Amino acid sequence: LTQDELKTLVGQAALQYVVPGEIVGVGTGSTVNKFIDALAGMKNQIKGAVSSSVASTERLKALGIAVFDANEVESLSVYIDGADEIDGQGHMVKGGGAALTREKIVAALAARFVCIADESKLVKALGQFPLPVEVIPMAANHIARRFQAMGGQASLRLKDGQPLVTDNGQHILDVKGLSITDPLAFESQINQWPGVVTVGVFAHQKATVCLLGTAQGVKTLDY
Ligand code: DER
Repeated sequence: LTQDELKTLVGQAALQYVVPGEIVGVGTGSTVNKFIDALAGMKNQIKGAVSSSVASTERLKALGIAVFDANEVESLSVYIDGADEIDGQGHMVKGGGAALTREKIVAALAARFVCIADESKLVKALGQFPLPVEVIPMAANHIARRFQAMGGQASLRLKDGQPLVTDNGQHILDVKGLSITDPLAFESQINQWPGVVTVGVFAHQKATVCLLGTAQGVKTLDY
């Protein structure tokens, strides 16, 4: 099975967690896109979605699925999203798609976080994938120096040669060379730094279950 086929497999498997008649929380990325495409098949059985990015909103709307603002819902039964890395406890590194801030917001609304990922995302320890950090632009260099002081190498994410601007109008640093041995403590520590909007460690908002696409089929990992 190709990676794309594994993503389709887990995107379809996530439908079983969608509660009929409700609004579902939807993440961002190529794996989530497979879920959105599968969700279209049951669009008459759900009320709609709360989206974590402009990109996902556009895909949902194009498929005829109503999109609600996060402020229109009190809570969600489930949030479906991908990850760049997930460890054995359901802690994740996210932000490869530059949507980490709104992803963490929508995840916070949901009772359950269902992570959908191909097996390449499962790691023993977080930090191999360059850690995305959404920052207020004026603080970027200061924050980059603080990561350097802890052994990391931060670089501003570019798009077409210019700093990428997120849906929230901020910039993203990608930080290499970190070994995140205590994700909960690390997330709390970095969140305190002035200028950090969101750090791409999802430990406080970790997954409750991961549908992992493998050559042997979908493995369900409960946390
Ligand atoms: O940006 C994100 O957090 C995405 O969910 C990312 O982590 C997974 O994207 P992918 O499914 O395209 O690998």
